[in-house]
Amino acid sequence: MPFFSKIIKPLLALALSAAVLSAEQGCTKDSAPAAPSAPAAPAGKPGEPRTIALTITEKGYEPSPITLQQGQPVKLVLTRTTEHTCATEIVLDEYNINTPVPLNQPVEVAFTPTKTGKLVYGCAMGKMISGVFMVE
Ligand SMILES: [Cu+2]
Repeated sequence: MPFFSKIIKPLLALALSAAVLSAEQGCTKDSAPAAPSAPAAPAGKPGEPRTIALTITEKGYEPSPITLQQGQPVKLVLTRTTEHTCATEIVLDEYNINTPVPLNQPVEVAFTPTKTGKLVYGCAMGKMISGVFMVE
């Protein structure tokens, strides 16, 4: 029955895609709204050290940007999870930081931002791969 299948097949496809669509909408409704600018950890009081985990992946330093508080000490814990990057260290000139980050070995880097504004860190090759701290 060629005519019958010509009608039924598009109808089936339509019904299927409608079911998929409504399932997706249900998912979106249930999931909590994302807050991209909110820090992963509470900022805490000024002067109280804050630990921030950074991962170096094929996409670069993640997450970025991160908002820091002026005068609040920061302890970065960097983990590089890929060989496919030239970001094998973290360079932050303003705070005399140039620390190698070996593969799959967490490295701690501590500093205290003393100036507000944008702080760019990155790899040793002129920060070709980079990340950003916004100091408030
Ligand atoms: Cu580089």
